[in-house]
Amino acid sequence: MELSRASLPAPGIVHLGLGAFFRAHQAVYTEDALAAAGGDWGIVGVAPRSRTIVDALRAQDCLYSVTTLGPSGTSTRVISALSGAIPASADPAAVVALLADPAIRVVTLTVTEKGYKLDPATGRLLLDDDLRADLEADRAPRTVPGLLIRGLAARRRADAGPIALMSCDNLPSNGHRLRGLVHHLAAATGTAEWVAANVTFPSTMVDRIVPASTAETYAIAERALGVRDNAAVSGEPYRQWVIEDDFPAGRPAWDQAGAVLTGDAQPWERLKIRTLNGVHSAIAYLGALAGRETIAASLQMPGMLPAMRHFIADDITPCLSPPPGVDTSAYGEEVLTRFENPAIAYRTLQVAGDGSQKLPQRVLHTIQDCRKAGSMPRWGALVVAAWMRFVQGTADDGRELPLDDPLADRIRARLAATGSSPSEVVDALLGLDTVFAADLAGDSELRAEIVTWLTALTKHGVSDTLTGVR
Ligand code: CS2
Repeated sequence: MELSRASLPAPGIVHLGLGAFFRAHQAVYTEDALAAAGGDWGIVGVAPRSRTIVDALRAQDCLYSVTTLGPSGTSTRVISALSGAIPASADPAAVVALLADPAIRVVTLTVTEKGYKLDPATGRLLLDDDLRADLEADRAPRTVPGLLIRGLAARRRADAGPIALMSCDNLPSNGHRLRGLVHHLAAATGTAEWVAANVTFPSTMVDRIVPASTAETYAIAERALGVRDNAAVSGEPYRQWVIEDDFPAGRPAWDQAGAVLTGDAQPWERLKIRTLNGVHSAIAYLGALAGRETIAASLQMPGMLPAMRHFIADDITPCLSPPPGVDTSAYGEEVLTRFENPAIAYRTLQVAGDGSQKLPQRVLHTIQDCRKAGSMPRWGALVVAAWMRFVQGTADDGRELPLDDPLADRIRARLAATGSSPSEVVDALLGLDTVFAADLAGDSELRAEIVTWLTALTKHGVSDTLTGVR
């Protein structure tokens, strides 16, 4: 098979964030929607930072493969829905011009939690120096919000018509958060009225376990295709996409590709972020501390599965209203089975990264709801304690753990300014107000529970702490 073609599909979508998740999720749905119903909905992929993926895709006519890794066998398909690839850092003007092109009617984003420049605890905009410079200076925009707002201003000037901006990141009420951010910036740049009348922000829940590509991913793709694919990705068989149907200039027939179009995605997002991502992060911190490389290997540790079942049943389920017809326990069991898939080598350190940005919606919102209902979320407190031990940088066997987090400097400074006893560490980290909202930081019973777990983890390690859990 050749990774080349005579022509590219006509573009209708701009996607910001060319990572593995997008290539194995939204692009696949769009490919299937185009096959089912046609339409000019090719995707121009924009890489906000790195240009490696752009070069790889351009060298193979924007074709790449997705390998599905089932517990008993793999299958590989080529995706042709990409119309182009642009490196935003090298060519921001091209991105702004595209956003002002009437052919582009939908913008989707996977730029990770930190890409939005929002305060994780409150969801409010963090106007840092980079973003401020994007708004004030004439230089090319460097941040994702900066690119969006410049693009929308150009679109207004070009009278290019309405557009939908859809966040596909694991943020709670991602559409509302993106709307808040864009409206705030639009007010500062004189485009508020036009944005209010012309731009929609559908919320969405996205789901597929897609590990970062490795040498093994490329080797499997090459065996299946007969050629090298430098943009190959792989993922689990399961995928789900729930989308609020609010597209003022149309959309691909994603519904004909298996997506659920709905009026309100929030119950789905909440279920997924608190259950799947919450448990993923829990296993990641505990597993990484215990020296386990992957999520699947961590789940093999004695006590891990029962602890995660308790977390779901005792803490997450009681405070969650699932979407109609969905049972949270059954959903949770399915999630655990997906995590056990031995073919998916999802690294604990990949999930553990950016914890300050992930913890609030994945774990702390569950804790807040339990506390409001008068209960003590023991297992949620265990996850917080595991994160607090993880960020101290040493695994149970003494090996160093990386702190890959936009708040790394602040976390390190707080730890350096305090003692090393569990209660001192807990107090220092609960003081991170962009992670822990005031109600959590001031909750003395919760604090005591976290200290108890952190003491156990520090003294005995994860293995011994979990062994007795039934
Ligand atoms: C993971 C997610 O890396 C992480 O933080 O929890 O990327 C997870 O695999 C996806 O959300 C699954 O849909």
